[in-house]
Amino acid sequence: MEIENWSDIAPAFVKVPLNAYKYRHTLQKWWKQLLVYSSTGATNIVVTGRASVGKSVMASYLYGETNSLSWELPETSKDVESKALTLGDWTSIVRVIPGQTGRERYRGLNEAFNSSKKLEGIIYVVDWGFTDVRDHTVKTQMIESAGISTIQNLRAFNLEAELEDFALVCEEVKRTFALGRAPRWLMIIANKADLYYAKEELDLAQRYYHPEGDSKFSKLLQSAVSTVGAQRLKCVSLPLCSFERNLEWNGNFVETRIAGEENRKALRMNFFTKISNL
Ligand SMILES: Nc1nc2c(ncn2[C@@H]2O[C@H](COP(=O)(O)OP(=O)(O)OP(=O)(O)O)[C@@H](O)[C@H]2O)c(=O)[nH]1
Ligand SMILES: [Mg+2]
Repeated sequence: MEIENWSDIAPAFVKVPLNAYKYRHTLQKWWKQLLVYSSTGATNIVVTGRASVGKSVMASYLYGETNSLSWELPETSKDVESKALTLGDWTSIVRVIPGQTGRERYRGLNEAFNSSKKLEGIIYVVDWGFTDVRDHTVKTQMIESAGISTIQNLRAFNLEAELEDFALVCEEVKRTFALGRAPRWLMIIANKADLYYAKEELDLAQRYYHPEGDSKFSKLLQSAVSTVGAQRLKCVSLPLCSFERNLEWNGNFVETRIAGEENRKALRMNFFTKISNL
């Protein structure tokens, strides 16, 4: 497979800027495909990933809702959000599963993997360890009692938890394959790219999440692909920035550094290009 560098996607790193006209067509093509699928009731895409990796914000961002003046950052999702993408028939197609471990998550995932409708694809959202904790009490407990006091500790903790979570999703993929209902594709979205938007870091993240890499994450992906078959389960991973925000942890900061809207748009365009080719 041809490996395109993540750090080459955005104009900050390439000489020829990607043009919006091409973007428009890709978007239209993809959108049309979705409408066709949805009218036949065949499409069923699920967005999943750990709590606070940015699933709800990403869903809103991809549909341009985040530009609206009335848009506000969502709270922790408690229910499956199919309303998160509210344009045309899209609503009935994509479901965002809340990341917290709990009944609602289990129900959402279970339904996605086991409902009579075939699961078309899975979007698994990750954030390269830059997950904040919204609950103040839990955050304090992590810092003070569990000793997760630095951003480095936080990232190590998050990446480990992400592996555990992703392993469960991969197991589900294998199980549905045994039942003859495996999804057709699996897309890994490395969200919050604004927090690691430097060539070396993007390259590291790319290697970590790449379907052909040798990280623990890649190995999980490869195990799912080898069970289902490379022809049957297409895998792709890509970076995205849904929202720009500094990360604060115990008085330490990681600053957002994507250097402008143009770079964010290039990543978004890359998403549409990739999903339309799946
Ligand atoms: N820096 C940065 N922060 C982001 C980005 N996307 C989301 N965030 C932050 O992550 C927080 C959580 O985003 P949500 O979309 O609510 O997370 P979620 O995955 O839906 O979480 P649950 O609903 O709990 O499963 C947001 O409040 C933002 O502060 C991003 O691209 N960059
Ligand atoms: Mg949410």
